[in-house]
Amino acid sequence: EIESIPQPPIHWFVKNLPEMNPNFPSESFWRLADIYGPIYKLDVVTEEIVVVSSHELINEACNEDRFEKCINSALLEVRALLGDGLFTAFPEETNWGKAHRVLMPVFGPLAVKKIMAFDTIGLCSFSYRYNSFYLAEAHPFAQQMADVLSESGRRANRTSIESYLRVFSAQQNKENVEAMWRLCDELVADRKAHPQPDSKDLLNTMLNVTDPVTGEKLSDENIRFNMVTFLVAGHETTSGTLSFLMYHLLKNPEIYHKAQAEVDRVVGNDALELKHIPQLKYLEACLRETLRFQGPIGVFVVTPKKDTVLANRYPVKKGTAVLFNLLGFHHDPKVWGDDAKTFKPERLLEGKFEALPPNAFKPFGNGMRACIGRAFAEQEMLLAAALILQRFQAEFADPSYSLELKSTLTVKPKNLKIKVRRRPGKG
Ligand code: MNH
Repeated sequence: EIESIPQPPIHWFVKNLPEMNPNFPSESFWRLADIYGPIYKLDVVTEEIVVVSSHELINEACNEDRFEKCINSALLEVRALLGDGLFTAFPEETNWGKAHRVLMPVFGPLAVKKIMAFDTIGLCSFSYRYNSFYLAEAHPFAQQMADVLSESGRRANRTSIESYLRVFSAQQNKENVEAMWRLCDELVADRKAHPQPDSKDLLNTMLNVTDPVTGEKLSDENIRFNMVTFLVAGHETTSGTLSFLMYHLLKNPEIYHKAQAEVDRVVGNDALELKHIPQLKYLEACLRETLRFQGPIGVFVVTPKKDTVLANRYPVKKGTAVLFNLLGFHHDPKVWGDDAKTFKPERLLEGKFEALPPNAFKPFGNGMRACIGRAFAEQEMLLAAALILQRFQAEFADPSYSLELKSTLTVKPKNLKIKVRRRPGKG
């Protein structure tokens, strides 16, 4: 029995575009799911989007025989910065396979020494230090990145005429993009001029490793696009997750104390080492629950490889963007129960986590286009969180703070400020 997919009322010329908040696109998708239910469609002029929010629908659309990653209009905008790097490469693009095969082996848990996400990804990837600890202002790359990603989100949610008329933001955007490319090109040129034969970092891997399938190395341009990709993906996501984690711990003092007691039991007053990581089971569950409750990625998009029917009744054409509403889906009461809106790390402890239904936990995406940085990110976040809990006592700078969100490409807490005090004798 074929049914049509619910859709908000359509307006002349702008269709469903007025439903979109250009400064926070994923918020619009989440809000509309509360009104129109687990599947609805939008015509945002540049494309048709089918938004799915239940475990049942998303589980079906995770089937990689039927669906593949979609470079929709929002990702096309980001492609102006990230080119054919891993994140924005088209499914059929050969440079995706090449970079994937060359980089997969080195993306196991790398040695992570610095706690701040931005320095960590720069250092581990390209042996480059932004020195954000020692500079009063953040490295300009961070601001350029935030500006470009916010502008991409706005452009994808305006009519093309409107974007075309905004000459200033287009020019500003171009300058930001070029500054970021320049930094990465300089890092490549510098490494070529001063090889570090013993380093196994990502840059050396990309410069030196030959793809076994094509017998080719990555091009300089593709290396640049992947470098910008790692800096973007590696900074925005882990720092946002850690901010959410601190928010939840401060809102739930019992959970904070339980996590801190675990760190004290496992690490004590010693220096934190990699061997402690597998013992921090409760903290690991806190990070998982943070990613479930509200991760830094609000949505991701697939498309059917040929015309198909979802849930035996909703027709979806090849090429249509099928957008996973991760927030709605990670709160589906059929999987998470009636307390899905409560922060409860216990539900994701070892054992329970493995026993979840298939495709119930998707903060890192799906299948072959899932996050290549997952193991790296999980290790980095666990180390950073453990260090913070061991060494500091934190509190809200404003005790009446309540969670507000802001969005660039990723979602994070807005105006969250934390005061810390050193815990004597620790670390
Ligand atoms: Mn990451 C893809 C989430 C950390 C590099 N990442 C994805 C996707 C999600 C995601 C979701 C799939 C997007 C899509 O289907 O369009 N990533 C995260 C989260 C964290 C994270 C929640 C941390 C928390 N990611 C990182 C880190 C790096 C990284 C750290 C790099 C060092 N991620 C990537 C890359 C891709 C990706 C590269 C694209 C992979 C591909 O398509 O081949």
